[in-house]
Amino acid sequence: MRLDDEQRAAWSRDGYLVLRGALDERRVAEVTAWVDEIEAWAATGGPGLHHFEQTDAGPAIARSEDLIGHHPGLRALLTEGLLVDLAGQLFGEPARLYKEKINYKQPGGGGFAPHQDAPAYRFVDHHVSVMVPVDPATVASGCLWVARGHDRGLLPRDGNKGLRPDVAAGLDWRPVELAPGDLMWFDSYAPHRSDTNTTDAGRRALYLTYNASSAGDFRTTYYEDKRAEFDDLDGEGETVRLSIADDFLGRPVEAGR
Ligand SMILES: O=C(O)CCC(=O)C(=O)O
Repeated sequence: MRLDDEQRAAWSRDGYLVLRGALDERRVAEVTAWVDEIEAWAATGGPGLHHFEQTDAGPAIARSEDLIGHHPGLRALLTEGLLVDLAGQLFGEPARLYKEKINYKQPGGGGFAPHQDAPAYRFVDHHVSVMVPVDPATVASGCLWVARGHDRGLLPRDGNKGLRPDVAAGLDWRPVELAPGDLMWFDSYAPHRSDTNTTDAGRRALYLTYNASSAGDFRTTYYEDKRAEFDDLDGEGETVRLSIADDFLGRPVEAGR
């Protein structure tokens, strides 16, 4: 798949790009089955790094990551063919996988405060990510909202919690609703946010992040660094840490639930 001039112009202008129906039904079904499989790893102490949150219905899986070493199908999807090729077209040079995660956003699952990803993605300055929805991402289920045209550098921040509230309040936020099969590419400097899932079904999505190959290969280093930082967290606080950034708005799992 080659990006056309209009798609390239939209990417440069907006800092994100939606490709409707880029994955066929067979591929979507396969990815959905993989996500079910990985979700089961979280429940059974399987491989990968898994994070939980408290919802009104009880504890729920919020995120799984560091997965490709344990899943050949997922590894191939992320490192060969369409996705890595599209990332390369956006960089203008071959791309390399930096990290991969599934955000499950189960019913009642928390949203994310307005943020740019770049500060949390250490070791390389610039990345592109793709959201691959497994379930419909709608305003009600907690789709991404993006402020277009602000992907040229870091905006003022509120410590580690994302954008400074007055800065975020001044941006023009647009919801990006997606169906399974669509892809949403976004720059690591594109401001984005999302809300709680208010529906009674999950809003699962893969998020795959790439850097330009010429910048190096940091995937192993990224996860070593993240695991080390998470080992040092004390688990205190009103929100759960899913990321090196503290922008997830979900609640920590309550003891005894
Ligand atoms: O999945 C979402 O709702 C938002 C994800 C996000 O912004 C993140 O993981 O940094």
